Amino acid sequence: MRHILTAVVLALCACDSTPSTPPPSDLGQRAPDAEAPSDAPGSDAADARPEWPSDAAVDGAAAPTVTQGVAPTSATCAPSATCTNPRAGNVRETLCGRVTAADGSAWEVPGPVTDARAAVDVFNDCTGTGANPGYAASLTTTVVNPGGAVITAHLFADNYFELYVNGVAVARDAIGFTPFNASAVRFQATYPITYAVSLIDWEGFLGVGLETGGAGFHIGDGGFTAAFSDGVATDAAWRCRPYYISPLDDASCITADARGTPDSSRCPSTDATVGCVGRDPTRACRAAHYRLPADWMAPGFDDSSWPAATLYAAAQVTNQPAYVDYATSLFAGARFIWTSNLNLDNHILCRVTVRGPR
Ligand SMILES: [Ca+2]
Ligand SMILES: [Ca+2]
Repeated sequence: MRHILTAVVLALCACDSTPSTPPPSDLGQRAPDAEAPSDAPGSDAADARPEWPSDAAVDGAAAPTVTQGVAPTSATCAPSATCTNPRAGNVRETLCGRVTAADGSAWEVPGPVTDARAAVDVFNDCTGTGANPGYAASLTTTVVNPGGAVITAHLFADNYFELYVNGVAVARDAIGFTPFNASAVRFQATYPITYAVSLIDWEGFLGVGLETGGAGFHIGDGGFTAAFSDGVATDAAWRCRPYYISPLDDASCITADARGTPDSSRCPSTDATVGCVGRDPTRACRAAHYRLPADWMAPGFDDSSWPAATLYAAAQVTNQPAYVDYATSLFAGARFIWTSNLNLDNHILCRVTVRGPR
């Protein structure tokens, strides 16, 4: 089963073969006040095996595969966008990479991406000029179930989403990293409708969950919100589970419940408390990876072991116009959701099944 899932995950990668190196800027620069505990594990070890309780110790737990250090190569992939707006700010290049664990397994970072059609821009100041008030005229209807309800969705992700409706890939975010954008899609589907989203908090240093910050390396945070024209919106009815957690000094901080669902909320999660961030992040920081179930987006997939989504205030996630300018209109009634760890859980899956309009 495991090797089958491996093949599925690798098949989902839309990375092309053009190699490049991660952004070198700010490498090695770090605010001097960052803590670097001398007893933190893995500072110079090549051993990427996790310290993880055995399956016997944690009933039903699925241990993560742990990798260490940045992806050796990276490449442009489907959500890469070259900004054509000369006034675009906060431009961070979207790259995909692959890291290999000590057991030889390969992992797409920050996550697998599809080549699904990009959603329509509501706000895009990278390949557009910002607000796109005429976006509705660009919407086309993806027919998931003929004769079903025609629904329009508005979506904002920090940083990237892929949306499946009743198991069908409807759209992906046009921009993987930044600048921040807002999107719309329209589809036709029959209730009960299962929404499944793959969400990524993108990274500049692929495989270690870091981006460049003001003084050096920074642990970015995620967040996702969506409002549907039938009244459905992101809220605590959704369930979310992490699949890629980084940066970590030691994966043993990740706990698992009786059904094996990981929880990284007890892990050090700030620039100052994750020791490797202040020490030698591109080599020392670790990541925990979990294989995606092949049918995670299918209506019949059993997500009952996934925790309820954690709700976040908008101010915890973003102050960007791509969201703020539509907070009380297109996104009214929709909450920001993620897992229990907004900082470390970089690739997560969320789902909800709705019986009818709300
Ligand atoms: Ca985006
Ligand atoms: Ca993050």
